[in-house]
Amino acid sequence: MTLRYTNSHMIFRKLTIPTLICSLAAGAPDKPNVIVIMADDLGYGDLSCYGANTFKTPNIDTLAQGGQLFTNGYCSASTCTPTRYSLLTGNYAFRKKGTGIAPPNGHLIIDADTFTLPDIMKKAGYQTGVVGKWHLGLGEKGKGPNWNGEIKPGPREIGFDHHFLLPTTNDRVPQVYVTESRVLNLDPKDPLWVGRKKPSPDHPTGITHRDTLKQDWSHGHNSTIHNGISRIGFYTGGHKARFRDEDLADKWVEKSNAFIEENKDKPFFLFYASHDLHVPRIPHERFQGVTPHGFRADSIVQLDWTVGEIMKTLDRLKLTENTLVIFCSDNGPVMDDGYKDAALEKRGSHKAAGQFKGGKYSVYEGGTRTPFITYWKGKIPAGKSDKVICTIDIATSIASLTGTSLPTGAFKDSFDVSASMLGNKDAKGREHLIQQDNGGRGKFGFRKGNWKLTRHPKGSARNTVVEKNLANNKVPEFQLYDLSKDPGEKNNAIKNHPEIATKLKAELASLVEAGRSRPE
Ligand code: NG6
Ligand code: CA
Repeated sequence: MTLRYTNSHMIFRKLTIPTLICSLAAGAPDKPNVIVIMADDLGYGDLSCYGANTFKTPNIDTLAQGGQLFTNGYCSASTCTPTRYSLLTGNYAFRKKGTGIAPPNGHLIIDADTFTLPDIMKKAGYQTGVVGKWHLGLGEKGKGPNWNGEIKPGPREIGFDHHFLLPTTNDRVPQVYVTESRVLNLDPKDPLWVGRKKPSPDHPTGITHRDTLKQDWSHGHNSTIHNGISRIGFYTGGHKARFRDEDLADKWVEKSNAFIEENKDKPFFLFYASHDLHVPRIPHERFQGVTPHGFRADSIVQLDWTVGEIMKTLDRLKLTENTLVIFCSDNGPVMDDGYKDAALEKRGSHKAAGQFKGGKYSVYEGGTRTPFITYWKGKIPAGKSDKVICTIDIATSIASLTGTSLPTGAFKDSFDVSASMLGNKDAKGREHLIQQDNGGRGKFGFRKGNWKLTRHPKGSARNTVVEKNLANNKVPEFQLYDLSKDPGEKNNAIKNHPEIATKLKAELASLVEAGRSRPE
């Protein structure tokens, strides 16, 4: 059965700050607005508040300085689609087949009868919206998105009242926005076709027209060209609907701010899924060259600007003291992810994953230990937290914060870490966390306390060009690290602590087997 709730079922009023404090004292739940800002491919060390010192991210730093900066914050996977799937469903993605990186014509991978994060917000009486990168597929299984008609099921069918989206990632075709379940500005006389095969022998591609490209590709990404950049996949038509890569960030700000403005008198939940700093990294002209590291870090500065613009809107509407802002990333960093944007060559002393090993695609810490900040002016104290929390926990934590009960079977791997998110020093973080890569093929990191077990069933660790020498290393199936002494996962301690490894292996296997990790 699909669970849907409408606002008319419940009456809510906005709480003022004094009321909030009283209601908290009385144990009553809060109904703050909630904004989840998810960056794309942002690593642990990629913000100045997390140690970057060759460029500045003042707006995100302001959130960190006025709220909780987590040093043990995670996303649940080291690629985009599974992390987003888990954010919205509260379930580990490895439990469901087909939750790896979604292709251009991929169908919606969240079943319409799955109880979701936007569903719980609806149940709590919120207006729900998503702006930015989707990358969870659209349309029915076996069909995919109906680009020239109603694109369904999509965000609406899983609980979002409003959406303004980039359908997949911008290195995948097509470069169009989807809103109101349709491609925006699509001219029916110029229908949009998206496919995996070259539509005609003379169709220009990144291979045939390589010398015309404004940013060259390094691997993959050599199919249809739009805006001087060749992509993954082919498309034709929809010319009026196509956007310029340079304008994405401005559009996210415009649409996020419009959503906030429209819903300023109701509790709202906004998922702002930035495309920065995913490839192709093409920041707006005004951000090009603002850092010494090329477009990768320029895109971080652009991301920071968007956060500042959204915070300005909250301030202007006097909503800052009634809005919980959660800032996070969808996976760790990568340098060369398919385009020659000189990220690796220009990285200088910048350490995108901070002190951690690995990055995007990896189950080492760098793959999933990412920036995590919670900010709520007047409510969350300023400070650093070492509690272990994960993006997958946002669903249950917000349910708890708003006093909304979960239906049976919902959010199976999502823990209530709301007290940690609110900066309560006595609160507990997670006791354990399973870290996955893109697939469900048994490559895991398993953190329990300060111990970390890694499992590479095929003995090969993909470690994508954050540190070049680690790419596709041969590694033992199991490794064990003591993160309290060895956060960089340099010294495999499995020989010295075989009993701990045995226990962790068994516990990991049982949590995978059990189909859920949060006790009902
Ligand atoms: C990979 C792409 C990479 C990126 C990634 C998804 C190639 C060679 N690599 O398959 O460029 O698009 O998928 O990134 O095509 S994510 O952040 O959305 O998970
Ligand atoms: Ca990503």
